[in-house]
Amino acid sequence: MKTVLGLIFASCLLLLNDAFYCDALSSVSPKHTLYDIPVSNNGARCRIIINKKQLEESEVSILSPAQLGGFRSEEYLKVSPQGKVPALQIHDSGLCLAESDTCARYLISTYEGIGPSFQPNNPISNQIARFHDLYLTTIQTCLYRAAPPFGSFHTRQDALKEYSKQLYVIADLFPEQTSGPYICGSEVSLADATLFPSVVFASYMYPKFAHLEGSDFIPDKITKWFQGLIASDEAFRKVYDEMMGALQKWDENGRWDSIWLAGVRDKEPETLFDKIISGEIPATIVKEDDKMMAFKDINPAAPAHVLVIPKDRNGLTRLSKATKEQSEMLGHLMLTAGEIAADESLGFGNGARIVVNDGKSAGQEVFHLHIHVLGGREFTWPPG
Ligand SMILES: N[C@@H](CCC(=O)N[C@@H](CS)C(=O)NCC(=O)O)C(=O)O
Repeated sequence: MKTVLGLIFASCLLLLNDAFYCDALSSVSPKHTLYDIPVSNNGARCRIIINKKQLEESEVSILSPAQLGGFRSEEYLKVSPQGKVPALQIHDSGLCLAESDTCARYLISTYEGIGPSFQPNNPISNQIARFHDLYLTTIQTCLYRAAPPFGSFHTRQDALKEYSKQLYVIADLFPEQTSGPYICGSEVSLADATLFPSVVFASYMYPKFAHLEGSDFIPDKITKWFQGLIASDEAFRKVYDEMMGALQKWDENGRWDSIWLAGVRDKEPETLFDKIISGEIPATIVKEDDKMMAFKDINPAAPAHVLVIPKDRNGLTRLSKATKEQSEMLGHLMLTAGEIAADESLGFGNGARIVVNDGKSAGQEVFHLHIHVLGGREFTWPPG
């Protein structure tokens, strides 16, 4: 499935690229070539700088990596060793730059005298750009990739939560009482160019996951600034339209249909365990955290019998329904089961039978994954 998604993703990019960049193909030999694609929020910061400085194609021409054989082609890897966009080729010197921040700063300094400087006298601009690259870029795949890991996160919920938290940290850095429309006031900065494209992604994608965490994903301060720029600045608006066009094409091509929490959700009926989790039905809880609950089985099959369950079932009606998205949760449940099996105060300590029944014929009665931890007596093998 992942490979199929990957192929769909790659072919969507190629289609979009070809449609978007055909003009660039006919260009006269430019001083610089920016390798980028319309959906790239990293490259978009360079495109904003190019738009604001009104650089002609003879200065910076924009091409897709597809023109060099694709992201993984030998030729493109010579330009961009990580096989990512954006990358900037400086034809005079033969130098190739990668990383959006490096390319953006090169454009800013090379075209210092043309259009806005992007460097207002306010260090907050650089700090926001740096925070963005360190704490948002590194987990941004949670907004579009099919499966984890998303940076250092193994579930989409956790990565999205962190993404939102970091947006609030950045919003707190916004200088107070500026006249706008830019972060530092009337002068556009690198922070505007860096953050804006990520907010295009976040504001378009988050509603697809919105049943998870409510509607405060993006802080009001950032939404207000973002919408203000779309309404008032043509250069930003152009990049917004490019990115939205690409994102909408992804939608049309069904990119999200098989992505867990975007197109695929848990629609199975609730079970008794949901009532135990909500406290509606009492249970003897022996261990609990924000992700799992362990409680004594009300129909014990051994002197010590505890069930360990995920709090958010998330499609885990039974073990055979598990996806890669759930590997962290499964590990957490197994570790907890092991801790319980060693807990003498619960009647364990001398061996335990740790069982998952998968499906009716295996004895599963409640369709919310649960691990049985049984102890306090001898067990036979094979099990009945
Ligand atoms: N840290 C890099 C990130 C670049 C990046 O992740 N680019 C994405 C597009 S937004 C990409 O090229 N993805 C293709 C891939 O990873 O294969 C930067 O700021 O330029």
